[in-house]
Amino acid sequence: MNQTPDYIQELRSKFPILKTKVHGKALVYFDNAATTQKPLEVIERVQSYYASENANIHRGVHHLSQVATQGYEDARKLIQNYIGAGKESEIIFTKGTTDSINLVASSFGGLLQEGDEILISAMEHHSNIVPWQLIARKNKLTLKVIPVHRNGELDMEVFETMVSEKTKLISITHISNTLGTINPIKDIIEKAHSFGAKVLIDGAQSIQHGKINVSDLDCDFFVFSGHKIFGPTGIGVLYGKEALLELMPPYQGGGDMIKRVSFEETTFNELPFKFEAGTPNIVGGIALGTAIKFLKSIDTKQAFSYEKRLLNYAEEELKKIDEMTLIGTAAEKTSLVSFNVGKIHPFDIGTLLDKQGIAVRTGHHCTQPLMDFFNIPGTLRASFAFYNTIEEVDVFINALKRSLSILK
Ligand code: C6P
Repeated sequence: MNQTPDYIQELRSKFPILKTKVHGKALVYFDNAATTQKPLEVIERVQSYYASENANIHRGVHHLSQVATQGYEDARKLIQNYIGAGKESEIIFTKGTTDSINLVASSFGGLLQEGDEILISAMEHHSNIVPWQLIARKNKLTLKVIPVHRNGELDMEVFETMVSEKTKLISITHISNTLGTINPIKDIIEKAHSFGAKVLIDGAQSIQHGKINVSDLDCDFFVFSGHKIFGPTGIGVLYGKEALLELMPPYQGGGDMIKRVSFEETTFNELPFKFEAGTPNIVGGIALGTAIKFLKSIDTKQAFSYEKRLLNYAEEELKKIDEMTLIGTAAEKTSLVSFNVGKIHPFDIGTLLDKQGIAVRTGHHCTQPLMDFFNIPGTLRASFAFYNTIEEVDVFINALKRSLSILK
């Protein structure tokens, strides 16, 4: 029988915002690829930090500073353990995925020289395109783009021919935020390493949908945003292999990232602090730790496999609608659907859905080159998390049909 299991209802009850009404209708939040909602314990952690622990970290002898430092460093340990990194020093706190990629592009990319090649793919988010364009222009590097098939899968045959001794880095998304495609990153990492190239995995869309183990993957860098894994905005992570991070110069200069400063010479702090200049997002780091604890306290295996049910059901129902074009039909997909209906602009449908309490994303999803490839201005994207219900998919499909009947 197609109805939401009790364990999902139980999980759902931990997210207060899901009880909100929008335009007088029960909120149906299907914009989880943009940002996930926060469980009560994460929300309360932000408040309790400011209510009783707020201080600057790494620099105070006083009690509060030590409590805050401990909370921040405990969060680092939780993240290290959650993603299977070998050392705490390999976990760098950043502002998010975009910031993490810019750090690597500027610091690691800055070590590359004229003629060196960087590979990205045609389905990358702008944040995994533009930082590489900037460093490629500056250091005269060659940026190459792995093509995609019309179904949204990477063209692995062409990829095989693109890697060579000249390839120094492959920076690729684990899961496409627009198509839902899950890329064969293990194969890509193996191939890259056989040529001595390093690999950065953009985990912005995979971190909330499955268990990541960077040691098993053997990736060189893995980046993600806290806000996409039930944590706060403004905090993110760069995992990097220690040997590489040691080789890389600092990204930004300032407090905390130094050992000793004089006007003649400055020496830098050890990892991870070498890459963490200035007062960081302390509460963000601590509450991200709480989000990780939350995930560790639930049966994620069950929750993540339930997301597949949501996807299959939504796709099945969408396919019944006239003039429906699903964008992204890869064999391996995460729980999001991207589509267009006839010539109707996705923005118009999205606006009517909003009036019915349904939050979806419309537009190019920060993947304009991918939109150019499909020759469309954008899509309407519904992206699910494990707290979404089968009944919400029904509400969405009915609201979509109602909207289409107005717009056609
Ligand atoms: N995608 C979406 O609605 P930040 O903004 O730094 O937290 O994440 C950037 C980013 C990088 N890579 C991928 C694959 C992403 O999906 C995102 C963010 C959101 O699809 C906002 S544009």
